[in-house]
Amino acid sequence: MFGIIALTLTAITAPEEIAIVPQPFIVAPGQGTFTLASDTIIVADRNELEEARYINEVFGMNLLIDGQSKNKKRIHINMDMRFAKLGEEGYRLGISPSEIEIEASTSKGVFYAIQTLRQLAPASTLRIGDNASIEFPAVTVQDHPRFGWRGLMMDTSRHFMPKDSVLKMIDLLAFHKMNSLHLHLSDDQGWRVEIKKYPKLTEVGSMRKETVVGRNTGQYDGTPHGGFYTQDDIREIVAYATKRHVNVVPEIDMPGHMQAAIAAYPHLGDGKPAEVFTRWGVNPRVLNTKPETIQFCKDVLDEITMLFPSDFIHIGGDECPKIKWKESAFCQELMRREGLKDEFELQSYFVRRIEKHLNSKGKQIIGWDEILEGGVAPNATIMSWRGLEGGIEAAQAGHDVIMTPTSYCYLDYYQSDHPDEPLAIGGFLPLQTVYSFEPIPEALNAEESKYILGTQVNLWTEYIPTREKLEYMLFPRLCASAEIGWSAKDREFGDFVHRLVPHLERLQKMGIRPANHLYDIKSNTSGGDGQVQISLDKLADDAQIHYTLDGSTPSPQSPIYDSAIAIQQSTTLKAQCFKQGEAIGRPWQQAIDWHLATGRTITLSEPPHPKYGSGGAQALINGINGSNERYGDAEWLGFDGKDCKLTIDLGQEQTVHAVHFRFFNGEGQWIYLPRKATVALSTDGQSYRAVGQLEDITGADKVITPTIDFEATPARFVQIEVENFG
Ligand code: TNX
Repeated sequence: MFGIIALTLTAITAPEEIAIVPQPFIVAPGQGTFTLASDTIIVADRNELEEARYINEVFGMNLLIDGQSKNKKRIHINMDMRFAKLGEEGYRLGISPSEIEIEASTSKGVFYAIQTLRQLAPASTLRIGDNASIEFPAVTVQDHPRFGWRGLMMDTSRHFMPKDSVLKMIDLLAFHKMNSLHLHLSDDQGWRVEIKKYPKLTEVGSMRKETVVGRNTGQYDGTPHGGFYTQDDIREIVAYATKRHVNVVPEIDMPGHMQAAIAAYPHLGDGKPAEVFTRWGVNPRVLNTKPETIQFCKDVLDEITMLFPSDFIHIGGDECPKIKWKESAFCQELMRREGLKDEFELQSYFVRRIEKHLNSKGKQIIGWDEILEGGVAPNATIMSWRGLEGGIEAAQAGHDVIMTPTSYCYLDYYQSDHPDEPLAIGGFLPLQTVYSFEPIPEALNAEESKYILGTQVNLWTEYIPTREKLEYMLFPRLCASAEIGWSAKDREFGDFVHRLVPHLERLQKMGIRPANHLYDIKSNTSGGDGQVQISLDKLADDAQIHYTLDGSTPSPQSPIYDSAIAIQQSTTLKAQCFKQGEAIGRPWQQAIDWHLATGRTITLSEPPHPKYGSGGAQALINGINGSNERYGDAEWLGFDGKDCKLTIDLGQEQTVHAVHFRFFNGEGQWIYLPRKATVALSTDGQSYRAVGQLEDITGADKVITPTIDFEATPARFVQIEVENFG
């Protein structure tokens, strides 16, 4: 006899964690799941049709859209003024096993509910096609944004961004509930929008013959770079964005950053021929202030106004050197005639004329915070980029403000200090810092705070020539900014990182190549009692650090890091994050070069400069060398003008015969070698005997490593005096 047993094994998988970015105001998980499949219908009436179709589009489905339910599983769109209390962009999304219900008072709210729905689908089934199904967890989400302006600025001038990439960017903004795309359409290095009245702007101004290599090295790549949007392209971009509730704000930067236009029409500048700029930086070739030049700007803006329905038109106003105006007889005469006290007031005169013109067409101007100098135009909105101060001043004077300070919002800055990081403009803006931004400065009271419309991150593209690099620089920092703009103020970085892990997977499924520094290992060193303690950390909590001390590559079999590692000899500590047995993130290592002073105590007569002293005095003797390239790391100490006396207590008497030094030699960065260093020894810490000195410390390398050798001497205390360059 045979017993035949058929077994059906049903995998009971835990429902995926709910991880929505930006975090909604209220998320209340329910019981069970809703299965979206080809027989689900979308219940929507005529004015909900656009968003209903969008559901089909984003999930790659072809669900029946009907005005009423036929007892089927349904997604019910319920747009009604009854829900006005949810706010203009707010929504309620309820998912139960039998239906998905969306409530909102506007199509924006419905649209954002759909974005949340997309992020509730497992990353693996983001777009499923007709014949598959998606499981959604039962949940109720009630949500609305904190700020009305949640933006990204894209610099399309320094490197042109093709239309398709702009469209994709709009989708990504919408996915993160961001609602403003500021297109920087003109700058010294390229004019990017067709203007019918001035065809040379694009014929000449959209193409530069080559581009400088690296940071204005003086070498050029010999490759022409160009591109522009036709007026049809713009109409297509605007229509695409409007459907996704993204407002496209055009910027024509004036009166500075105009060399591409001057290359096309030299009479707009000083009349001398110019070429489209091939280098980066602030450029003295600016527009003149003649009536015909102001007319040119008005004509350009008239076409811009026709193309972009945005209530706001950005007129730039940043970084306008005044040298040309100082030299120009016309400008000086105009200033005299108009009673303008300096060239800053002349810039205000210019901007006011432009504002008046745009106001007459029903548009508001936005300008970078420089337009506050010399008197702000009466109705202008300010983009505060050089810090918070411009924003504070403007809000206190009753002007609307968009907060976009470099220190939190400049995504062209480095996001990691890892030596392999791709070239960026400079600065340091890791994910944590972007996330820590609070757009309402403390200096503003409740009334003034109302003028802060929201926040925006800026992507200047001097060093961003490709789509791949663009994605790397934008993501995931853009996700952090989305949360600053949308979510409640009491958000928490650890929780954000937790949600970011599945969110990054989602982005990858959408074909984006985000940066991922969540598994980069960061170390912290302390010393004393004859040992050095190294603690390790990382941002994400879903991986473990494994490490080795014998030079071998860490594997899942290597010890797990759980508390600070004590080191008592020369060694190389290697570490790596592992997730489910797989290495993840970049490998990390640190050599420790043990010597008599390592792990002992040291005192300094003079504190290091705060900018060059983050590792403290211990950094000098912890056995870890400062970087050969970057003097800004925790291992280098810098002293501003003053001499310093260092005293090391070796803990017990030792035989000492040499002191090895490392000095950073970076004259270009105002970092100078010391004039002199002397060594003295003592057994009691009271009376010292000089044993050697260094003079004429010179060298061509960035790091100079001299030694003072002397006869082997028993000593417990070592005193080193370093004479500053001054
Ligand atoms: C300053 S931000 C600029 C841009 C540069 C950027 C680089 C602003 C209004 N002007 O022209 O591209 O720095 O970070």
